[in-house]
Amino acid sequence: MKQFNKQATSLLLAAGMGLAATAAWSADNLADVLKARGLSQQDLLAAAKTYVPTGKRDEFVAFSSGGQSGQVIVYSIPSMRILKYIGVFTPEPWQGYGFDESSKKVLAQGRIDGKDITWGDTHHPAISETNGEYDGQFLFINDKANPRLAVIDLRDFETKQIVVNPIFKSEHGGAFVTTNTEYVIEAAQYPAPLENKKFYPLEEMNEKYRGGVTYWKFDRKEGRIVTKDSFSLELPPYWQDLSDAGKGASEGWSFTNSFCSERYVGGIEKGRPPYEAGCSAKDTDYLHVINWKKAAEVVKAGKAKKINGHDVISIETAVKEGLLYLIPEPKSPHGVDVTPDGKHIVVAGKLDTHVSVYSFEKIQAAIKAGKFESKDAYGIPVIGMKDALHTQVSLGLGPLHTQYDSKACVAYTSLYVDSQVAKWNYCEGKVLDKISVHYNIGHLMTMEGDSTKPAGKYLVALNKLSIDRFVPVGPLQPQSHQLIDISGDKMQLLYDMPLPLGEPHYVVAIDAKKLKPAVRYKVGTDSRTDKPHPGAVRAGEEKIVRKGNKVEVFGTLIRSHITPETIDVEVGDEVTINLTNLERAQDETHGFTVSTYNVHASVEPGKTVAVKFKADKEGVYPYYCTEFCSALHLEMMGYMLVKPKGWKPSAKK
Ligand code: RUQ
Repeated sequence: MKQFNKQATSLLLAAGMGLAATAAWSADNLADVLKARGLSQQDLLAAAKTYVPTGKRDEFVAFSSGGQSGQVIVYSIPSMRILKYIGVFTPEPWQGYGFDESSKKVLAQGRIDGKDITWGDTHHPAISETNGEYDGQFLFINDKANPRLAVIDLRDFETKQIVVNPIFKSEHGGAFVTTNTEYVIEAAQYPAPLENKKFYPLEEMNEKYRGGVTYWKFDRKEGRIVTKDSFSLELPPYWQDLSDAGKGASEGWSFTNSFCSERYVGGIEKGRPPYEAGCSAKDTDYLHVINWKKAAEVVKAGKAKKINGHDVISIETAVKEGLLYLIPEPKSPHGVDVTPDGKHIVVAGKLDTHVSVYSFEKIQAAIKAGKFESKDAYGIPVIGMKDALHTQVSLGLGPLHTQYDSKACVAYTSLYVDSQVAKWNYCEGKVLDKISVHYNIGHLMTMEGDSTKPAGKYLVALNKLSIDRFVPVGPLQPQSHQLIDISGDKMQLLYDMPLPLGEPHYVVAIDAKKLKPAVRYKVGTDSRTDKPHPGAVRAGEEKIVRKGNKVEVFGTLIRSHITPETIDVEVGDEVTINLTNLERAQDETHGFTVSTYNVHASVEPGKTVAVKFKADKEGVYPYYCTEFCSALHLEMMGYMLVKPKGWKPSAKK
């Protein structure tokens, strides 16, 4: 997209003004509209930069965490229009997610200790990468509360897999992918015993509690994580936080922040200072530097131990094999963000005004020379901060997370306390510009800003508070995403967007042209397994099969008809209704529900789904298509007749 230049705006404005001089007030007159709506020239410019006329499309697609909703929110940039919610850890009826049999199985993969968990605290989405560039094939997102990770296929924007972390009790440093998505990384947050269902008192934190990093092996061809080829590194009970994978110069390595390396045990009730005080007593915490490539070989060589059936490299082994190093970092950091060339690692410490730029070259040199300033309490070599630092830059209060520009050496860091974004040069260590945001920015995101080739152009500030920005909707307010133009020297605020579904911790945005979503499935596909659905039938082959008290319907949907039109069952029957959408036309989705039986399915063109339930009450239950699909949509229905056992039509008449 061409930069909309100032001259063009003035011309546009002048044209409007000119008209105003000759015409009476008119709703079609630009100057009149500006005046009536109280808009400035700046507003007009921002509108022109973000407005996408009908029929035209946005340039970037953003995938936002849906926070406590356990979903993902998809919107496009620069218009900031919401396109879709993707059900991930939470049932989502529009997509039938958690209502049809196949999607129920996906959600069931996320059961923990034999129990359904129907919500998730989604934090950090990551797009799959090829050679460090976003490839638009898959999206991964973590659940912090119930340590899980989900795989979303971007061919149909559906959740295909959920894996439960076998050793963590909470997880925050994920998802981050390695350069070719060999692994999806997630790090623990609050340390706990790694063995499942094992209790040790808090006082034994140093000995019995552990953190860690998990490397989930991703099979791109299958589009699934392979749990048996995945492994973890045991880490000390420093509270691990955000992570990032190395790239370019640092390919094969990963970096994980920590806070509360004090390993503090709180307890106001026991007369001890609270966690927030005890956890920030020291001036520094530790950046973990891990050689994951070598770690994978160590696991292959059989040097990992099994915990809960999962390969875990002990701290001892990691140190012996030269996999794990620590570097002090300013206390309570949040983001650790590798530069596009992989040469530097930027750490932002919330409680320090500086961002610290570490040099991977220096880190390598220290490791090679065996130059360590000490060992930590667990025997892990600690590289001196000054031996690893490239520079430190004072940006402002509460630096939190960093993203990169397409321009060399240019980075953007969110300043939580100052409610600002700082634009700065990490090579020369100087501040270039600042802009205020509304308010309390957490993360920020530039277009393809995690990749080896950031696309520049726009930045989105993910603000925790929106306070006075939108029409009030009660005490629980939406968070706000503010779109900022970063194409010029000075950042310019363009647009405020409310995020109405949970706390959007983090977002990633990809060039829309890289996404190649399908418009239909091959007829008879089970979209959650990507395989032919056993319940699929062609037109004319529809049937109802009864085996004992099991009734299985093989039906089809096509405008404006559900086949079969009647389903006869008896009370107590177990009913499975398979439905195939026979449409070839784009966007001709049908839905399906049976009155009061709490079933719903979304059946996109070509898809086959099954809903299953017990017909446990006698009566007459209409079923119908839930997606308005044609002029005769309301006629697209039928009846499920649940008859008393042994019921016979009377012979009368
Ligand atoms: S996060 S801002 Cu930084 Cu996972 Cu919430």
